[in-house]
Amino acid sequence: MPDLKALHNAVVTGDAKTSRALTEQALAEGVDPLKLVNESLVPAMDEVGRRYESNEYFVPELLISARAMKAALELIRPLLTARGDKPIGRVAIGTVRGDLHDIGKNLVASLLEGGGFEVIDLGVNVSPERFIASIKEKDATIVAMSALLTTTMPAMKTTIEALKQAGVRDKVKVLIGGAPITQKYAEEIGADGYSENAVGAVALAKKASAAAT
Ligand code: B12
Repeated sequence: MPDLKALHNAVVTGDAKTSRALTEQALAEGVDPLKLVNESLVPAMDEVGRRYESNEYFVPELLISARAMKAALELIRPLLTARGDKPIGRVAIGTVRGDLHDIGKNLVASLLEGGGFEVIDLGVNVSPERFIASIKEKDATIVAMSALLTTTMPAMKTTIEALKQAGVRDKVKVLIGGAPITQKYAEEIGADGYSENAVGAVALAKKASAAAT
């Protein structure tokens, strides 16, 4: 049995080499990649966040832990994105303006791809205009926004307002997520759905696509 606790510790301490090696080993032994994500890697980032909050960690530690997390995810992502034939919808996904966190957004993007969606990844710090362009120029049917900071949550509301102004709000379903987001907030700003994790995001996108057809 691979050592999930050691993988957790490697991410918490920012040891990218060990994180990669242990992930490689676990996958070779047949461990479900989602189990690694949900039971080891995501809780490790939560611990990193806790240490940051209690001033044990500062931004450099966040960065090296993020690097260790990414080293593991690089191996895991291709396994999550094994695709079917015809896409069941086109999702434009991005982290909202002012926000640079992309680990969760990337996980959601991978699982959406694995779930049969075509994904247009707009990256981080995405302006409302770029979300609008993805609908007008790339025919996105779903807009998925991620925010990790309480200070960037309002950018979701601003983006939805901008979609309305541009006359494209009715062409798409808007899904939102990220650590500070809640179902209540989604309802408040007029989003079509919220999920607290990447697996839920796929279920939400499938539901949204079914409702649109
Ligand atoms: C890693 C990290 C960083 C890294 C990011 C690296 C990267 N490439 O992403 C760096 C060092 C850059 C960083 C910077 C900062 N960070 Co930071 N960071 C974190 C940390 C520790 C982990 C985030 C993470 O990756 N989690 C793991 C992923 C898998 O989880 P997730 O993102 O939540 O995603 C899941 C769900 O939310 C959901 N989901 C996500 N997106 C979406 C979208 C949709 C549509 C759906 C349906 C679902 C969904 O699915 C995902 C998978 O299950 C968090 C603490 C935490 N526990 O969240 C702090 C945290 C978010 N950061 C924080 C802060 C304060 C900052 C800085 C302001 C620090 C500073 N003084 O500079 C800057 C801001 C930079 C900016 N402008 O964005 C605070 C935010 C506090 C607040 N209330 O707003 C946190 C909470 C730490 C803390 N406890 O205080 N950070």
